[in-house]
Amino acid sequence: MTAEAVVDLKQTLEFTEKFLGWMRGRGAVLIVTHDHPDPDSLAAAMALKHLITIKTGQPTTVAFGGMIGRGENRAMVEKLEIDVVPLDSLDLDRFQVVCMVDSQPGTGNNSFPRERKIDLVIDHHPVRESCRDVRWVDVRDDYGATATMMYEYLQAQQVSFGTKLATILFYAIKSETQDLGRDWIRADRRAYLQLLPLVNNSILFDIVHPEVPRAYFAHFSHAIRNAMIYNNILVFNLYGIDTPDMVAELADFLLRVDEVKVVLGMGYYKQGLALSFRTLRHDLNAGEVLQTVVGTLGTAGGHGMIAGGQIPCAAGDRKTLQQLEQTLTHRLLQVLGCYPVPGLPLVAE
Ligand SMILES: [Mn+2]
Repeated sequence: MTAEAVVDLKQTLEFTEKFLGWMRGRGAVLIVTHDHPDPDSLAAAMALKHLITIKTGQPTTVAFGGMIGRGENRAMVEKLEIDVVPLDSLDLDRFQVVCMVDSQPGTGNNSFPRERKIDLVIDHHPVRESCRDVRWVDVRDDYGATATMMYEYLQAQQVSFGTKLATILFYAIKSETQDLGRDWIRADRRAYLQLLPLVNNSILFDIVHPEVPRAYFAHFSHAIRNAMIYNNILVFNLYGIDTPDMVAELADFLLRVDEVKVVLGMGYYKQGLALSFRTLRHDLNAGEVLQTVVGTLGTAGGHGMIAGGQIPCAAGDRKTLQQLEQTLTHRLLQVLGCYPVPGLPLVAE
C-alpha cells in the first residue's frame, strides 16, 4: 500500500471513529440513497449498514426515492439480496439518526424532506452549501465512487465482509467508473483490484447480462429515431417513460456515436423531465454545464464526465416536451459556445 493510502486510511479511521461514537446508542438509523438509486448509492448504503451493524449494532434501514428500473440494478438487488424499502413507506419519526449516501441535502435528486435533519452525509459530488447544517460530512469529489469511500471505511475499521457485499461494492465501482474508464482516481482502482478476487463471478455475470423486457428495446428504438446531432453534440428525447434511469443508459449508449463528444438526453416521468448529460471532453465539467443549461428550470449536478438533472413539469404532452427539448438544446449550444446550427437526425428514416 502506498504512503498516500495510509494517510487516507488514518483520516478515515478518525472520522469513522468519531461518527460511530456519536451514533452509538442513539436508536434506529435510516440510510437514504438518491432517487432511482444506481449501484453506487445502493452499495454505499449497504456497506454503511454493514459497518453500523457490526460496530454499534443499531437497527438500520436503507430507503430510496423513485424506483429501481434498470435491468442490471434490479438483478443486483435481487441476486445480492439488497434489503431496501421505498422512502414513502416509512414513518420517518421512527428514526433517531439519518444518513445520506451518494447524494446531499437540497440537490434535487433525493426525496428526503428538506425540513428534516440529516446527521451524516457521505458523497463524492461537489459539496453543497446545504451540508453546513449536517453534523458529519465526508464529501470527496475527486473519488469516482461513493462505494470506494465505503470500502475504505470498512478497511479502516477492520470490518470483514462476505462475498455478497464485496460483489455489490465491486459492481458499483465497475459500473460507476465504467471499469475505470471515466471519473476515477487511484483509490477507486485500488478498491476495484482488491475487491475483484472476493467477487462472486457467476452473480456478477447475471447482473451485467440481465434479461430485459421488450419495452427496453422500444426505448432504444425511440432514442435512436429521435436523436439529433448538432456538430459534435447529440440530443435525444424519450418523451414519456416508465423507467427514468433509461435516460442515463441511453446517454451512455449514444455517446459512442463517432465524432459525438457531448450527449444530452431527456425523458418524461411522473411530472418531471429526467435529464442525463455525458461528455468525453476533458475541458468541460459535466455537472457545471448541466447546471448552467437547466438554470432555474430545475436542479442538476454531477462529476467531470457525467451529470444528471430534473425539471418539474406538470404537462407531459408531446408539444410541451418538444419545446423543452428545443429550449435546452438552444441553451446547451450557447453554453458550449456553438453557433446555433440546425440539427441532423442520427439515422435517416
Ligand atoms: Mn455515485
